[in-house]
Amino acid sequence: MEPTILHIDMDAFYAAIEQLDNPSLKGKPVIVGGGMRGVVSTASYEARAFGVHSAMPIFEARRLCRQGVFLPVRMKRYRAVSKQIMAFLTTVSPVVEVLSIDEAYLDITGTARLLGDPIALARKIKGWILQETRLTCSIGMAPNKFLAKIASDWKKPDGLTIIREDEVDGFLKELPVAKLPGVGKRALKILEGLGITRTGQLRQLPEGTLAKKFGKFGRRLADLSRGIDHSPVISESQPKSISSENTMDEDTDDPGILRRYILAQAENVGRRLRKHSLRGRTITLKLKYSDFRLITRSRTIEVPTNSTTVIVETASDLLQNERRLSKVRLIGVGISHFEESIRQLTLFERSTRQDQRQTRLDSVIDEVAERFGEDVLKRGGS
Ligand code: TTP
Ligand code: MG
Repeated sequence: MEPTILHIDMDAFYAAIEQLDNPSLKGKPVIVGGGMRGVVSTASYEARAFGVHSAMPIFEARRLCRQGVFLPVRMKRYRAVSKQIMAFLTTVSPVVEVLSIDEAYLDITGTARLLGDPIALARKIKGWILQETRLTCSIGMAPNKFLAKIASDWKKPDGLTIIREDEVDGFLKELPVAKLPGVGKRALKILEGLGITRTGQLRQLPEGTLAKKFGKFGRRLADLSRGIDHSPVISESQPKSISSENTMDEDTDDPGILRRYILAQAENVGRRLRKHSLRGRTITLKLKYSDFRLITRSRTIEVPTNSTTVIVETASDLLQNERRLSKVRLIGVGISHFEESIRQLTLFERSTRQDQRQTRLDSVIDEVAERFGEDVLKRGGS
């Protein structure tokens, strides 16, 4: 199976948030920074046109861009947005590696059957992030982390760059060696001394020469020049919650439709719980109304569960108890308060026959979903 890695990087992150919070700044050169070090943290793309960039002294930015709007850093606000984005990404795939405040890797290898074609999925992620945060990002998609990261930077802002397996060699041939991870000023100087500026040339070098000049890093350089990078996407130790949510095609207050969403979402959440050998105790229903009012309702149950049926029943109950005054725009089901299954097995062995039957049904459905895609088998909902 061809590995598929996404690298997601927000565009002009701090500056874009400032423009979002103060719409009169849209389209203007915005420069965020200052503080103790007196340097630019980031600049909007409008300011970049004047030559302003990150890490540049503020006084220099002022000289280059007199009409610029200079703003202080509001870390707390940027962190909150970052958290929202990263939390969203973990609902797409559990294998998310958060790299910095505005970038993450997502391993979507082998998810095509469940999540659809990878390119369409990348587009959807861009759409969802835009819809949820009103911010744009750029995504790179490639067979490994290093290429995905270079790809996300290729076309910015609001880009989507895909490097397919059979395009790797062509892509690397002309790539400046300065773009390779780990190649800083020092390495660049050595490579220049060898007459090497492009990755294609680097590939021609005998590995012995690379080892002599760079030691252990020589091996890595040889790999990179061939597009090889086996480093895995390392997700957070364990998710704190698992959830699934959908924005409706059309706002609705039809209980039948809402229940069908809950059923599909509980199915998705249950399967991920079982895959990670987790059981949760707190089930949460999330609703966003057509007036954008967002509410969550939770219930904590006695016995930790990974059963789709229990999640469906609890979430449906929460839905029924909720007095809905307007139509629903978004609905979601989540579970948190985890305990690992292994311990649970001994603690709760006295499961009833009904439970055992349910567990068997869950595992059959998981297997079918895993092999044939989610839509093949839907349990009889009512
Ligand atoms: P980047 O992703 O490097 O930059 P960016 O998001 O502003 O712009 P783009 O990705 O479109 O090129 O960094 C993310 C944030 O990190 C950035 O908005 C501000 C902060 N940052 C600094 O504070 N100092 C720096 O030197 C850099 C590079 C970033
Ligand atoms: Mg960025």
